[in-house]
Order: sequence, then structure tokens, then C-alpha cells
Amino acid sequence: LSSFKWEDPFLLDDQLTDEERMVVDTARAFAEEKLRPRVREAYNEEKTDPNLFKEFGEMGLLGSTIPEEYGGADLGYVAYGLIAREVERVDSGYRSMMSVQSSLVIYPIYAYGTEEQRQKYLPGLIDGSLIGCFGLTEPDAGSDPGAMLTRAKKTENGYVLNGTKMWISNSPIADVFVVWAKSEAHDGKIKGFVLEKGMKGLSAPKVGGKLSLRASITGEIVMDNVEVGEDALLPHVEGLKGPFGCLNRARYGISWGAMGAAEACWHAANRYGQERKQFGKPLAQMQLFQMKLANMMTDITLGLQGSLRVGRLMNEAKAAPEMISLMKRNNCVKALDIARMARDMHGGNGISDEFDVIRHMINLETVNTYEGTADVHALILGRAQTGLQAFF
Ligand code: TGC
Ligand code: FAD
Repeated sequence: LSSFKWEDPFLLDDQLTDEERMVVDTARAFAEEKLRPRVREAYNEEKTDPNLFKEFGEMGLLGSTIPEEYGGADLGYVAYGLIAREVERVDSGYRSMMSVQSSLVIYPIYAYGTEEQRQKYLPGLIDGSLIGCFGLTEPDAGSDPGAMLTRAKKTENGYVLNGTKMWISNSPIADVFVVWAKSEAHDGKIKGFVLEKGMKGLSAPKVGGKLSLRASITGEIVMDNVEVGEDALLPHVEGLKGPFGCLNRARYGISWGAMGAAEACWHAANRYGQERKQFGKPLAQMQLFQMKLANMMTDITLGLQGSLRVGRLMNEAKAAPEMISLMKRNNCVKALDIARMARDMHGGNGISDEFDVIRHMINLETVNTYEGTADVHALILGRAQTGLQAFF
């Protein structure tokens, strides 16, 4: 038997290809050198630097699963997940900016768009000179996106869109808006449209008062008679499976990302426990403290291994959406528990921004809610095994 590596109990690193290990090194260096120095101010001051997209792009961290002819790195889904993990080790908001751009904007244009749309948008979105957002959720349609009110009405040369999207990551700084609307010309089915900043009737006011995910800007998308040509329609998909095809990829990435945030909290708790003494010895020498560290190690090790398995299956086109629900739900719930525990283990210091754990904890409340709440994913898994629909 070989010796135990406490930071990597199941030798995840050994299960990666050389190319994937290089991606980890690049993403980790980027996260530590470019993101970490900015995060505290960005979070505290609620400041999102739009230039970050270009910096992500320069490092090849956007659209990493897309073929090279459109500017992508064609790296596969394990590499994409590893990027999410490294970025979210620093902050869930930064991972959000990256995953919306990659899975929710670049992917649908690639998968559902025309060749002209691919050529027009993908290179700029992948190098980060264009910023994208994805509008599915509405004020009255969150967990139930099929209840959306946004409508696309046919005109002679295209469509006119009306409606309001809510809670949209990146929207106030976006150049490209992928929005989902029920289209009269398609029997009322949901279709995707690509809108551009500056179109008449299109605005994206910021959502203020956010106490979570403050490094990532969130807004509305207001469409007041926005007229677009036929070339704005994403022609190759129809119905809820359009947005869900994108969400499958983003949710999978989140399962890795949440584990990155959890690892940051676990390592911080371990470090803190060794430095901080009470009752004459390090906290890390106390039985209860060690049990908490053991629980963190266990949940993170199993969570990462599960995400790796789903990533490999995605690369082989063998993953089912329910597998992704299982991992998104499990890893977000576990990461949130771990962050709360790490916050507690830091005592009073745990509420200070200096120790980062409370920022991760508060961010993970959002991560647990968006892209399908933990309970919605439980219902997806309940339906899968009973055949009984419990949503309504
Ligand atoms: P249901 O009857 O289950 O399905 C309707 C149609 O959609 C298809 N479908 C899927 N296709 C591909 N992948 C999936 N995961 C799919 N899930 C469903 C399904 O096959 C069917 O197709 P068809 O052709 O038969 O019509 O739909 P439902 O209305 O009963 O759905 C219920 C439920 C709860 C599963 C679903 O609505 C849901 O998942 N709700 C959660 C909503 C959500 O995740 N919103 C995310 C918004 S985007 C976001 O949060 C971005 S944050 C990103 C960041 O900042 O990082
Ligand atoms: P609701 O659907 O109202 O849910 C409220 C509660 O009810 C939850 O606990 C939920 O689990 C529960 N619930 C709902 N339905 C059921 C049921 N059938 N049975 C039992 N319990 C149920 N959306 C986008 O489209 N694009 C984005 O970029 C985006 N970014 C986001 C960024 C942030 C910071 C946040 C907070 C959200 C973002 N969202 C985005 C929206 C996000 O996807 C929704 O908030 C999420 O899907 C939940 O919808 P809701 O907020 O309307 O909650």
C-alpha cells in the first residue's frame, strides 16, 4: 500500500490526462495570480470588472469544450470541470461569470445556431472581447421556466420580443443576450434568440441589494418591443430542451466548482485549527474538530470522484441529465454544509472577510439555488426512480 495524501485521498490527480493536468496548472495560476488579489474588494464593494472576461479568454478558459475552428480549446468536459473547480476555489461569482459565458452563451450558439451566428459571435465570446448572458428565469417563472411570459411575435422580417427576465448573471455588462421566449410562429413553443446590446427597447438594469455572489453582477433583461431579424433566431432547437441542454453543462460545471469552494473552506479550517490554540493545545488536536475535518474530507473526496465520473461519461456522450442533477444537488448541499462548518471552526474570525470562509458560505447559498434548487433536483431524481411527477 502507498502513503495517504490527505489533500487528494483518492488520487484524483492520477486519474487525469497530461492535458487535463496542464489545464489545472493554468487555471490555478490564473485564479491565484489574477483573481485572488481582487476578490475581497470586488466582493465587499460589489464591483465586477468587465475586463476579467478578456483575461479569462487570453488564458483559454472560455468555451473550452468548443472546437478550435471557432477559437475554442476542444478540451472536453473533465477539463471544463477542473477550470470551474480552480476558479471557484477563489470565488463562486468568478466561476459564475465563466460558466454563464461558456455553457449558457457559447454552447447554445454553437449547438443551436447557424454557421453565420457561430462565425459572428463565437470568436469574440471565446476570447472574452464580448460578454454574454442567458435569460431564462422571469419574475414569475423560476423553478418552473415553462411558465415564462416572454413572447416573440412574428413580423414580416423577423420577430418582436416582449417580456422581462430576472436574476440574470452578467446582463448589465453584456454585449450578447441569449434569451428564451415562447414564439407564436412556432406554435407557442420556446425558442432561443440572440439579442445585442444597444437594440431599441432592450435594457438590463442591475439587481441591487445582493448579499451573496457580490463579485458577479446580476441584472434583469427588459424587452419592450425589441425588433429583431430572422437571423436572431437559434433555429436548431425547440422547447424546454433548448435551455436545459445548456443547463446540463453548466450544472455539471457547478458540481466541480462547488467542490472547489468547499476545498478552500476545508483547507482553511485545517490551517486555522493548527495555528489556533485553546485549552492549551491546537484546536486541530480536539476530537470534535478532527471529526469535522474528516467529514469534510469524505464529502469532498466522494463529490469530486462523482463529478469526474460524470465528466468522463459526458466526453463519451453517455451522461444522462439525472446524473448531473445528482451531482449538482449533492455537491452544492455538501459544499454549503462544509462552508458553514468551516465558518464555525474559525470562531469569531470566521465572520471576518480576512478568512474568506463566510464569503464562500454566503456565495454557496446562491449556488445551491440557481440552475435548479436542491429540492427541484431531488424531485427530478424522485421522478426518475418512481415514474411519478411531484412538481405539481
Ligand atoms: P419536463 O416535462 O420535465 O421537460 C420538458 C422538456 O424538456 C426536456 N428536458 C430536458 N432536456 C435536456 N436536459 C434536461 N436536463 C432536461 N430536462 C427536461 C424534456 O425531455 C422535455 O422535452 P420534450 O421534447 O418532451 O418537450 O419539464 P417541466 O416543465 O416539468 O420541468 C420541471 C423541472 C423542475 C425539471 C425544470 O423546469 C427545472 O429543472 N427547473 C429548474 C429551473 C432552472 O434550473 N433554471 C435555471 C436558470 S439559469 C441559471 O440559473 C443560471 S445561473 C448561472 C450562473 O450564474 O452560474
Ligand atoms: P422559486 O422557484 O420561487 O423557488 C422558491 C422555493 O420553492 C425553493 O426552495 C424551491 O426549491 C421551492 N420549490 C419550487 N418549486 C417547487 C416544487 N415543485 N416542489 C417543492 N418545492 C418547490 N437565471 C437565469 O435564467 N440566468 C441567469 O444567469 C441566472 N443567474 C442567477 C444569479 C443569481 C445570483 C441568482 C440568485 C439566480 C440566478 N438565476 C438565473 C435564477 C435562478 O435560476 C433561480 O433563482 C432559480 O431557478 C430558482 O427560481 P426562483 O428564484 O424563482 O425560486
